[in-house]
Amino acid sequence: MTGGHQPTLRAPATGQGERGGQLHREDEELLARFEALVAAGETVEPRDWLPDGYRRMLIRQIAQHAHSEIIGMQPEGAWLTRAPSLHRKAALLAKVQDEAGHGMYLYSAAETLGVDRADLMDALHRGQQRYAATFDHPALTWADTGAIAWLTDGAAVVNQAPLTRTSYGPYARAMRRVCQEEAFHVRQGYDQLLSLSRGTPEQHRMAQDAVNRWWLPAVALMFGPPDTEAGGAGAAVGSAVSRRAIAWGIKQHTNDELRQRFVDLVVPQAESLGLSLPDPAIRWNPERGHHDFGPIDWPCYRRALAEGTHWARRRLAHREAAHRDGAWVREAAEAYARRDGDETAEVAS
Ligand code: BYC
Repeated sequence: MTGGHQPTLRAPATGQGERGGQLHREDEELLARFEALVAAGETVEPRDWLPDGYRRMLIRQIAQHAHSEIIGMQPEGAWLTRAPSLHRKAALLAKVQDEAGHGMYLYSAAETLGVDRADLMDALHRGQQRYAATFDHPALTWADTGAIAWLTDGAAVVNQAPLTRTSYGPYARAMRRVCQEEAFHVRQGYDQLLSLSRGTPEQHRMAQDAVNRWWLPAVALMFGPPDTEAGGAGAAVGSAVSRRAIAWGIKQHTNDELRQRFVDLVVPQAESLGLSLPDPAIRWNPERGHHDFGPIDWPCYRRALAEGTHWARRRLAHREAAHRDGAWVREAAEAYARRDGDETAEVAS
């Protein structure tokens, strides 16, 4: 438990949470104590009693997050063999490996909620759980790796920095490590785009083209659906999901608040890069104290999510193939762990 220590608020992990939507008296007391714990800014730990809805919301968000990290390796990973120098190749290789590591931290955090990572992986492969559709776009040139790191990782840092204070301890701790690495990726992407922007006219054009293509996937899809509209392909309403997540201390800000923070942050960075953002409506609004930006075509994104796209199918097919190819590694690791367990038991007996 972290934060101001208030052991009296803590409930034992004995209850089963909501039963069929009906709260029993004992559950009501547990729920009240849980909500007081969250309201007091305490961190909830796996040993604590958790309402089923909270557990489900966390599993859904952490799984979606973990899946985004590992699927997100694909667009940049496609350039590993074509990096223009050893220095750039080493940096990109380290970044792509970092994203795999983020996935692993997050699957571990999800497992503390009582799910198995193999089941989460199955759910991803069967299309039952999502990943950020940002990565359903191709990386067409080398400059795309810079634009992804600057814009997509930049958006991720803005979205995830508040998650370092999320109410669920294992998720918050994973986020601290992830955010430090993501912040470094943003610098890396910025540096890469700066070299291209200051290079030959052709290199400058390449950087601008990549920024033009990655701007909307970052600003629209890294922050989720808008606060005021129905979200996703299903009946879920973005604002309702956000409100619940905020009430439970999972999130601190709505999707649109974070989106605005990202736009405000990135506009001056684009200027210092000598690149423009592909939205003519972007301008400083002194009354709001924020940059205005153009409307996002949400129905178009929702249709793409509902119907699937060529790149979504490719991403998932590639992931499934990698999973199949890695079966022997998992089997060997499990056999090794079993042998290790047998030897420990032998020593103990
Ligand atoms: N794409 O629940 P709602 C990275 C779905 S990766 C596809 O209102 P919420 C990186 C949503 O699942 C880091 N689907 O959305 C890696 C739901 O569908 P279901 C990614 C989306 O929770 C490699 C429905 O729409 N960061 O940094 O308010 C290289 C309704 O949505 C999307 C995180 O994951 C989408 N974009 O907002 C480089 C951060 N958005 O489940 C970089 C943690 C929504 O009902 N995650 N849907 O079928 C979050 O903060 C939130 O999950 C989101 C979504 C902001 C992403």
